[in-house]
Amino acid sequence: MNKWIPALALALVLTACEEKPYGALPTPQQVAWQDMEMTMFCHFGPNTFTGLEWGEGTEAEDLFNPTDLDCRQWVRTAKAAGFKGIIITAKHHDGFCLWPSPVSKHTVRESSWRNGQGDVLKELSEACAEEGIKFGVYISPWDRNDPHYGSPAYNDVFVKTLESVLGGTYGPVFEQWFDGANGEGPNGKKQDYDWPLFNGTVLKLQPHAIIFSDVGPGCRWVGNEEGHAGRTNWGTLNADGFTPGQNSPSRESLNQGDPDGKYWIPAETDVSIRPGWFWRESENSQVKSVNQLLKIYYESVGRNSLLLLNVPPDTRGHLHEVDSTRLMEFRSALDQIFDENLALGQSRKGQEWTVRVNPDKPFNRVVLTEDIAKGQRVVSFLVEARTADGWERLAEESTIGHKRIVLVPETCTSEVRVTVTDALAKPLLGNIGLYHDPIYTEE
Ligand code: FUL
Repeated sequence: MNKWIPALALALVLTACEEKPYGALPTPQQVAWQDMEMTMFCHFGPNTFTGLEWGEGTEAEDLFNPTDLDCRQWVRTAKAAGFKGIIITAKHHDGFCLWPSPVSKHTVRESSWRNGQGDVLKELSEACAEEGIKFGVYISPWDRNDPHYGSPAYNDVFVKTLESVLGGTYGPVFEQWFDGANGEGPNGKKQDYDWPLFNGTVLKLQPHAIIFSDVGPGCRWVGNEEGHAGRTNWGTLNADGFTPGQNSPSRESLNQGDPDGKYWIPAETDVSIRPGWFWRESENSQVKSVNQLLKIYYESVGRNSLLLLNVPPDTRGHLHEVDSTRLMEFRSALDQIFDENLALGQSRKGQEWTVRVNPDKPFNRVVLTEDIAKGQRVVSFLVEARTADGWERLAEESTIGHKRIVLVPETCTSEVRVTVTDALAKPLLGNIGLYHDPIYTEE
């Protein structure tokens, strides 16, 4: 026998096993980003001290005066709660820079806080590195302080602003957050942003960073600030012809993505644990409940999105004890729900997966995943439970993606069947999970 034949046969078998990718694909960084599932947002700056949501840009630098800044407390809290990264508002719309930006006169350097020697980005990025949490930045293009705003010169100032944060002083940045708000600057003019220049600058300095904006390119806004991705939610989007801000796709498109969309731009769900984005004493009693946080989790992480939960530091520069306690309660609820996977093993036949389960153990959550590195494929699926009279329908839903958590009625059965009823290409599901949530109540 020709000595090459066995090798050839093996190669053929391996090729047959290797599923070809389908459609728009994520980069390895986008897959790793989505695996993070939960990241924390920290809105912090002059607004923390004035109570405004959008500062005027005319605030005195001395207003920014945290009495006991402790970024380690933020990072330790975030880590204990299960967040994998923190994004800080390095510059919000008021233009105040939490680091001594060389192209601004409205920064920590001009304040009397720590005699003008303070640098929030330095302290936070170091704390993140020590604790193994990723560091990200929100740098608002809209600037109500910069005198160049509203002229082409501002785009170059903004590039220098980006360079001073992303150029290496603060280490690797996992996500650059560009909000879509674009109002007038100090001279009453609006800015025509040079997005290709901004995005190019970010990727030149931080090639692995995920760029958030209404339309990516790394990830997209989910289309609302209430904390819910679409029940149908594609990681792909047809972004051609759109820009962040007023010329962005409809909120519905952002919420649901586009089936077979041209680019991989998954949804990020940004929502605040409080009514506002910035801390206010008066909102200490309005921190979201565990039930509300679980709903947000199910409707973001459980709908193929990453959750970016805002927990704004207070005037001391601490995460307030109401918020940090709530985060610990949220963590323990998630652990209680997801620590025990009740699925006992699965088998596949064509478009059908069958999962065995102990009939004495009730479950009410079905967790599905797709191998998104090969493209998002499942359009719709059906979940059923075996009964004495045959299969009983538990849920019929659309799209899976990175993770889909299906809320089903409390069920006891020996077998669960998941049938993919429509797909763009051969569905590639991971292990199916069955869990019991004794905590969350639908409101
Ligand atoms: C928006 C901003 O206008 C809000 O102030 C907040 O920062 C939110 C996360 O993004 O675009």
